[in-house]
Amino acid sequence: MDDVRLAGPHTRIIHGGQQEDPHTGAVSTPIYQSSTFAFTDADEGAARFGGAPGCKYTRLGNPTVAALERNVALLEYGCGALGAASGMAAINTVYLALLGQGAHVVVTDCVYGPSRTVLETEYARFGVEATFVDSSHSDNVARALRPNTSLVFVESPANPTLKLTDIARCADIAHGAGALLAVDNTFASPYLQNPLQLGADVVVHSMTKFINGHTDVVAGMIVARDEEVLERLRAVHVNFGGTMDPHQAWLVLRGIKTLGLRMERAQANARALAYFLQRHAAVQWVNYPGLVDHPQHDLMRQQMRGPGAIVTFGVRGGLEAGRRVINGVRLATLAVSLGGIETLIEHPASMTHAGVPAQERLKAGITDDLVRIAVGCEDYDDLEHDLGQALEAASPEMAART
Ligand code: LCS
Repeated sequence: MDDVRLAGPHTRIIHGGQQEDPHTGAVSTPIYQSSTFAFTDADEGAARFGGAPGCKYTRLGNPTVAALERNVALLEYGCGALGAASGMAAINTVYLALLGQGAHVVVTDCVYGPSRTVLETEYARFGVEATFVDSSHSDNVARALRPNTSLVFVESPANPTLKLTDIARCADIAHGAGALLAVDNTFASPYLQNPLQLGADVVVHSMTKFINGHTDVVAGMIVARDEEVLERLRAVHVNFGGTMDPHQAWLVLRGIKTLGLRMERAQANARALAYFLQRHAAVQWVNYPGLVDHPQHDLMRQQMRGPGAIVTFGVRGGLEAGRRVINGVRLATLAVSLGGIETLIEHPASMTHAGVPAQERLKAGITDDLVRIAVGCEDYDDLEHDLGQALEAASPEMAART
């Protein structure tokens, strides 16, 4: 194929930025497990440190990591990407590079807990101000801007409320104020959403989730739309040191090959499970952007290629009944994280978002009864059976009916 960028989504995932190893023809990118790389002479070493192509030192760049960076950059329509040790390392590089002393950032209020906490605890020490808004209403973002706002950071769909932010509109709002827009695209993955094409400047991923997909790696990625921003990010990233390890990169290269297949299957399971939960007498409410009565269903269709594989719900009987459901599942695993091949279930208020003060959690829509299910690729009937038996055992209302 002449230009893989023009190919279909699965072809792009499998072949994007990939080539056989130039030395051996190995089809699977080798793991270049070396911290440093020899120069033929002093001039070559000096030239590489002066910007000539070629490897120098793994924190500054590594061929295995570069193969994954090329792949994700292509999938996100970016000019380049930077592998990170974790999703949080990627997010911190973005914060560090794009927020100066005394700068202001506008952030989705229901972001992943630590993406918020780190601003309130660490960056606040250096005079960075953060305003957390319900970015599902773009006007809230516009109203929060200040003369010193240099970054708007949104997560869409957000963790765990699944609130969507209108990315194109927020890009206009941020750019109008001279700020950049960064989007955490972890929940959608590049298979379902491409924020840079909607006008964002930077995308971050926790590749721990859907991109790797096998619950065996913690990793992150930053993608930039233009070279100038990429180089600002790179300069901070390599000195800050949260870079990616070659073995980690190889595992993610292996996992990402099936991203499209896994996403399709997990999403089909999630859609069916959302309908099942909606009809279930023990369930008080269900939140899934794929439901036609979801308030942001139209926005989902506008900016995403599908609603994804995370469903949240509340059980009649509130927190205690929800806890009984989580304890009662036998196939789904009670664990944080998401986007793996296996279904995981958790309670955000006491687990992933426990670090966010209770009042702020509630304001952001993370209610105490919210149960999050990250739907995997098992057979649907088995998932439905598992959740059904846990709900029946957990809900006093259901018990009274039977
Ligand atoms: N962004 C989002 C949207 C996330 O959900 C997470 C982790 C991160 C960033 C951080 O990525 P990491 O450093 O862990 O690779 N979310 C988690 C969750 O919901 N449960 O456990 C981790």
